[in-house]
Order: sequence, then structure tokens, then C-alpha cells
Amino acid sequence: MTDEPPPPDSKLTRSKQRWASEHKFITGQDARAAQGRLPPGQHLVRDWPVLDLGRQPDVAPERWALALGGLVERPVTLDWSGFMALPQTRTQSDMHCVTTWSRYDNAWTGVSTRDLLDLVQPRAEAAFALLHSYDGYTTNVPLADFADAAAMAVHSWDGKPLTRAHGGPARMLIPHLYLWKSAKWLRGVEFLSADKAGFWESNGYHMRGDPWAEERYS
Ligand SMILES: Nc1nc2c(c(=O)[nH]1)N[C@H]1C(S)=C(S)[C@@H](COP(=O)(O)O)O[C@H]1N2
Ligand SMILES: [Mo]
Repeated sequence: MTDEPPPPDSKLTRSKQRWASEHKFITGQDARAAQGRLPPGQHLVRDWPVLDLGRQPDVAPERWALALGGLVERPVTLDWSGFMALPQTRTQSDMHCVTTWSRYDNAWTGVSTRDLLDLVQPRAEAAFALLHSYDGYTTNVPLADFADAAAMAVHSWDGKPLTRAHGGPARMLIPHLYLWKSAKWLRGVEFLSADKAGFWESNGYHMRGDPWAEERYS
């Protein structure tokens, strides 16, 4: 799957690149000692900040499609009605952004990644997933994390359709990893045998991104 040219530079994007080189926000806390619900170095917010590369694609559901391919037995491209016809899962989870904010108790509706995997049947060699977005963004995750019980492609938050600013009509949600792994405006998932860095992973950020282990930077 080919991605659009890299999106425009923004002040936040440049700051985040600098934070990676300075290893900013690392507390060095022992992950095993981290108790409770807030990962080390994080603080709680009540609103829901918007973070992206500064280009928010306007994808109407009628034009939206999700291509699932790569190392799978049955590559599938889902249109909106095909996606919505899949089993619908409701969950509640916390989100943790690498810029140090966390937000509790987000109610999601969407399609569980396990149901997507059942559909395409990844081959034995598939070990990583590369997520592709309509704004040209990419991010990579190990297949085991993609297949986590709480991971899903979501279309609703708090009972309402996901807004364009937050990645609507549909985005990935992998709540046990930092939020940059949760690709907004999702358009494709490519299953690979070898790990391949996405946008932030090519700019100093971690290949896995576990907030409890403070896997912020590479
Ligand atoms: N397509 C796309 N997905 C993206 C991004 C992006 O720039 N483009 N930014 C990531 C980052 S760095 C974060 S923190 C979250 C922010 O999601 P939110 O704006 O809904 O809070 O989206 C992630 N997913
Ligand atoms: Mo982020």
C-alpha cells in the first residue's frame, strides 16, 4: 500500500521530533513499581486533545474503505456498509498520549481486531501490522498487540459518531499502547513478517510504545 507524500511540517511535529532526541518526559520509574491506573510520567485530563500532523482528511463514509492485506489468506477491502455489518463491540478504556496526557473511561463502539483477523486469516509468517491512514500517516505494531482483546477499529465515542478531528469516520484504537499507535482516518492494515517503522517510529519514537514501560522513544 503506497502512502501519500509526508504531510506538512508543523510546530508540534517539530517539537515532538526534538523531544524524542532529548528523551523528554522519561521518569525512569521502575515499571513494576508503577501502581494504579496512571502510567509513569502521565497526568490526567478531562477534555480530549486533538493531535495530528495538521491535515485532517474529510472522508465521507460513502467514500471510506478499509483495505486489509499483505500476509493474509483472504485480503479484503471493506466499504462502510461491509464494515458496519461486522459484529459490533462496545468497550470502555483509558487513553495515554506520549505528550503526557491520559484520559480515562472512553466508551467506544467498533469492530474488534480479532473479528478483522478472523476475516482475513493472517498467514503464519505475519508478525507485525502497519496501519495506513488517509492523511498519509503510518504506524506499526506487533501483531500480538494488534490482536489484543481491547483493540478495535472504532467509529463511535461516547455513543456518538467519531468526529473528523478525532479520526472519523473510523480509526484504530489500541488502548494498551501510547495513542500514536491508534491511527486516525484508518484506510488500511498491512500484515508483514518484519517490523517496519511508521511516521513517528521513523522520527525517534518507539517501535512498540508500552506506556507502563515508558517506551516513548527508540
Ligand atoms: N492518521 C493519523 N493518525 C494519528 C495521528 C496523525 O497525525 N494522523 N497522530 C497520532 C497521535 S501522535 C496521537 S497522540 C493521536 C491523537 O488522537 P486524538 O487527536 O484523537 O487525541 O492520534 C494518533 N493517530
Ligand atoms: Mo501523540
